[in-house]
Amino acid sequence: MAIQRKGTSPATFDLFADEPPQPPAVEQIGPASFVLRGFALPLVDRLLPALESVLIQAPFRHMVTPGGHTMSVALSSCGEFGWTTDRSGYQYTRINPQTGEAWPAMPEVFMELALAAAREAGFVGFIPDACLINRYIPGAKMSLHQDKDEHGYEWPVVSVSLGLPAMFLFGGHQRSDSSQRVPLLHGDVVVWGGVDRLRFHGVMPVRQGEHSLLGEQRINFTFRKAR
Ligand code: MD3
Ligand code: FE
Repeated sequence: MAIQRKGTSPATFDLFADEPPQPPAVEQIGPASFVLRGFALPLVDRLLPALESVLIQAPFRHMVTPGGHTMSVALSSCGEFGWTTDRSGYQYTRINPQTGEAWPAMPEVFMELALAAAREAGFVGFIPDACLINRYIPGAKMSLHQDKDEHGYEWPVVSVSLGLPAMFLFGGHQRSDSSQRVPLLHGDVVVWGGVDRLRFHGVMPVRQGEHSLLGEQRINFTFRKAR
């Protein structure tokens, strides 16, 4: 007589035999924060050309913090508002001070992705008016900080990671609180809202490497409602 595994019919066993167990579609990392693994992958073919056209109009630049430090991360923006920093402080502006022009419009595929991800995490009706674009080359990092230059915190931040992997640090409400480490890979999308919106967070130095589509860099989009 053939041996049958307890609770596993031969048919079911065959169906799943060569598939590794799939991780859950949505991982919760805080009371109101969700990782959507690979959520952006189906859109990458449209995201990259759109990104290129934004960057032609608003090239990356290294900004100087109010404390006088030049950021290792290079920044651009698109949408109604862009984020800038200089010796006088951080702010959202309609005009890119680098070019004297309005920020490039948010590409349709960016908006599509932001809305779909927010909806997936339960934030129906999120319409971002700003998208910050960060570029990390190996060694670049972002120190622990809070995002509090937006006018309200009722809407989430949606972040999209492309290219080289990074270790994201998700802290608490006090700078001294311990951080959980969340690896973010090409195509991952994270939605951070509600009580998690003002938590300290940062990115550890990006490790040397070569991504097949993006080369030696990590790109991160963060969609926000600035006003
Ligand atoms: C958690 N960027 O641009 S995105 C930033 O990967 C920033 O480039 C990082 O932090 C990056 O400000 C992290 C994830 C993120 C963005 C905003 C948050 C996480 C957040 C706001 C509150 C809590
Ligand atoms: Fe941030």
